[in-house]
Amino acid sequence: MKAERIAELERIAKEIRKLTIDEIGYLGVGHIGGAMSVVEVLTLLYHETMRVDPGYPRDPDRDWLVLSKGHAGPTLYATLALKGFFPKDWLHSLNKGGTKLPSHCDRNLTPGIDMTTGSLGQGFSAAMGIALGLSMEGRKSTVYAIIGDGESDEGQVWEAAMFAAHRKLSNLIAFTDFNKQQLDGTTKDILDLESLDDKWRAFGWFTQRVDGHDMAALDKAIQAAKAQAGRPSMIVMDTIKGKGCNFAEALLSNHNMSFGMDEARAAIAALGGAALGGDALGGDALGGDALGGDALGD
Ligand SMILES: Cc1ncc(C[n+]2csc(CCOP(=O)(O)OP(=O)(O)O)c2C)c(N)n1
Ligand SMILES: [Mg+2]
Repeated sequence: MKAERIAELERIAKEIRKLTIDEIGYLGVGHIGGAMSVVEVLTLLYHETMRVDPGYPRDPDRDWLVLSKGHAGPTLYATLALKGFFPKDWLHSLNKGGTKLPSHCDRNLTPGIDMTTGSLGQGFSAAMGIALGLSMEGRKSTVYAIIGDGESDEGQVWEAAMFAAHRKLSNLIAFTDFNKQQLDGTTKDILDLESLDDKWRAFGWFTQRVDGHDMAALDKAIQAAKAQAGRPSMIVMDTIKGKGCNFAEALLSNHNMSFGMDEARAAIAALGGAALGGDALGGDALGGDALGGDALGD
């Protein structure tokens, strides 16, 4: 990938980070830590890699994303809004009554959300089923899935891992957001996952390990995964929980934080100006009936 394109994607990632901080700050509480650690991968997927059409979210030939760590929904909403799936002012309706943007992803509410998630482990299994179904239909679509490291404590993740390798699901490219923290502590203390990449290799997956905040390295890993035949891919991303949000980064208590617009504005300013987030979005724009009929396209 050319240096100019990397710089452009980094600029988009910064906007997504700002929008997400603003979105959660406007509500007053949310999963800021795990939202910040997946900014780069979502930027790359939606603004470079995936075949998606914001005007036709349910295109049967699209690529799919299952955000199995569904509590990071706010980052995905900011990414989708920036891509044009829905207006940016919907972001200020996050998790309010009548919203189309609940705290965790819901495919029946939000244009561009491919799978309902939030119960850890389940989204990942659903991704295997979707990948199998698409390959049985003979479609060229790729299914991308993102799981958390704490989520990887769920036995269901490893059942799905065996199944995908057994069925040779090469149309499945998964990521682990290895931010080394889960709800109430470090993964090392709660249930040590290392060597995580060796585990995925042992389960028969084409496995790579990269810096999850390095756009060029991530892109290279996705290209290598796409070139694989006969097995699913896992990209273990070393990340930092809370990355880029000055009051949350690397804090052990950053899983689900209360903060308001004063802190949000300061964090956004630290990233370099108010840009798209902040007060520019205006008041409570609820994504309910007021926004018109069925925007899901099916
Ligand atoms: C089955 C299930 N159990 C518990 C929870 C509550 N919960 C939400 S997020 C979370 C921690 C997840 O940790 P991790 O996967 O590391 O997420 P991240 O660090 O990316 O935020 C927990 C226990 C849940 N959503 N689903
Ligand atoms: Mg984690």
